[in-house]
Amino acid sequence: MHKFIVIFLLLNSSLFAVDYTQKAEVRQFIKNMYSKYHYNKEYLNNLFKHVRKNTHIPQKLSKKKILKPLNSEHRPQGKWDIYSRIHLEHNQTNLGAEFMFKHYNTLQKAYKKYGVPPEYITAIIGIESYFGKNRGTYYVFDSLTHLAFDNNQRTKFYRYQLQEFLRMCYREQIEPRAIKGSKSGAIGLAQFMPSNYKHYAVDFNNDGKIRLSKAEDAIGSIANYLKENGWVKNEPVSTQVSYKGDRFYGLKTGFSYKYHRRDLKDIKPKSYFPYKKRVMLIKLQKEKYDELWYGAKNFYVITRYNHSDYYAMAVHKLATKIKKRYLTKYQRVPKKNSKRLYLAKQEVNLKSIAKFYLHSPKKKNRVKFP
Ligand SMILES: [Ca+2]
Repeated sequence: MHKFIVIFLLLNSSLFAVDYTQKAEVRQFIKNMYSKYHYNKEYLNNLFKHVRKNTHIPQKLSKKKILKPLNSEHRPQGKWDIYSRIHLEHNQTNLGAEFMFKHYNTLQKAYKKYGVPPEYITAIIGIESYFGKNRGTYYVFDSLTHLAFDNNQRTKFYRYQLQEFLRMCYREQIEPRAIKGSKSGAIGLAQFMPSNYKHYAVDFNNDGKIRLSKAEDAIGSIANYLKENGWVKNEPVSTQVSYKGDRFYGLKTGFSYKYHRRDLKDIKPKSYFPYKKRVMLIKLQKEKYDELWYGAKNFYVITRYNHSDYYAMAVHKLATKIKKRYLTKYQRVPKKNSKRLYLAKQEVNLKSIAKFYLHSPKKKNRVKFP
């Protein structure tokens, strides 16, 4: 029975394969890869002769999809309501806390080396790939080839991504046709575009390979990406502020505009916010009112991962929730000799961190963030 399936799949893949070497641009691309990076023309010709047409690989419904609420009760329709419904959900917090527990040592190592707190790295992995459960079901080589050479307004960008993808495969000695990712070619738990590999991906478990499908390397790479884009250790990310009224129109909002806090007299943080540099105003449109937040430098840094205020806010909110859940679920008085006890012993300043989150002390510098 299995033999038949294999034969059927083989036939299928060749039926749907397209010869891209017919295209002059592809032949030029191959020439460039040869002249710039000494790639074997025959090898590339062979690759581009068999580009799979239907690149989507069906798989079982992901947990995320199953968990989507289907009831008919009223759902708020503000832009943020909709965004957060798609990108954040209750179970993500639990899975995030679990991920933090499981990868405690690696996350701590990343925090020490790059200064990015564990919960932010974890939240990005949660939003990008649902903690590795949704890494994408498309073959990256085929997707990028379609995007680079078929009608597309960003062919230049995708040709560069394809070039970097092939270079990455060579460096890492991976078969290009085997790698899966998102429809637009993003790969692994961190959903890095191929061009990001060269600049930011790191081998964080020292096995000589960079594999963003592995948690250790994904954690190190995300932390390195944020650090390289300006993350400042021990600085906060964002805090909610109050303003007069229900809708905020006065000043320009978004990560492109910064204000001195002294000029924002009617816009005050709702809780202690130990940050003196200029801030951004981040507006979240909800059905009944606008939420307004201060964004610090580190908020801006998160938007370098994905150029969107809502993305960075989703990361911030999820990170905050994950950390709270982690502290309450995994850091109660642990049983003797358990892994938890071992991990808890290594956790520095734990009780004070918990206090910070649970009671929001207002006295200055009681607790260093995070
Ligand atoms: Ca590695």
